[in-house]
Amino acid sequence: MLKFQIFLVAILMSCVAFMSCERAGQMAAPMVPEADTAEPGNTGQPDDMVVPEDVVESDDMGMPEDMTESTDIVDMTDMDDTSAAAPSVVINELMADNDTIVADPQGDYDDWLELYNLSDTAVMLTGMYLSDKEDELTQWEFPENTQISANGYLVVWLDDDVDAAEGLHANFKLSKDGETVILVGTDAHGNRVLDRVTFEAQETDTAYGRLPDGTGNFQVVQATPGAPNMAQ
Ligand SMILES: [Ca+2]
Ligand SMILES: [Ca+2]
Ligand SMILES: [Ca+2]
Repeated sequence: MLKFQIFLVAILMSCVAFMSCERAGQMAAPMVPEADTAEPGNTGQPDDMVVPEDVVESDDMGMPEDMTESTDIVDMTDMDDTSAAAPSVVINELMADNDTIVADPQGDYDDWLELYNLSDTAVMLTGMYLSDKEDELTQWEFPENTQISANGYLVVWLDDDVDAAEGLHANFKLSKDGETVILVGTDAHGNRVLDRVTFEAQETDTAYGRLPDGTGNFQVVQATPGAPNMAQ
């Protein structure tokens, strides 16, 4: 009997131990799954929330970017349409004392300046102005149908020979002692200054231009009227 009681006690203890283990297992098991489900669930939900948010943000970012690009294009188009694409046209080179370098269509060695069109679109210069007087920006107006080709160069003779039949001839000259020459926008655009170049005293037959074309600082360069500027 004693052995049997001990046997029963042992079985009971085993059962208790087993149940404890099972409970522990159940306790542990749910904990793990709960934790597993909770973590992925919790992370998953925020992730899901974050992903759409990111997507939305990307879309939101994309929309304004597209709109910005469109706006830029519209602006450029507007400027082209109104001939105010002038900001893309700059004074690129000049010679204030031309003695032997290049003659105008009339055979005279006169002062000249070169414009350069930075854009890939031809620009109509009609209605824009050149001046060497800060208080008279509308000194000389580009005649009708004056156009500078895309990424092109255009030479204006500064010889006060406005009646000349061939070539563009402004009604002022450049001083070899140095001065300022200004490219001015149309009346419709308030005659705003589009480019202004101030130069010091110039050597005879010496060209002063941007390097590189259109964007660089002015310096003494090889004379290249109507062609890309070149370092001396
Ligand atoms: Ca001169
Ligand atoms: Ca001339
Ligand atoms: Ca040039």
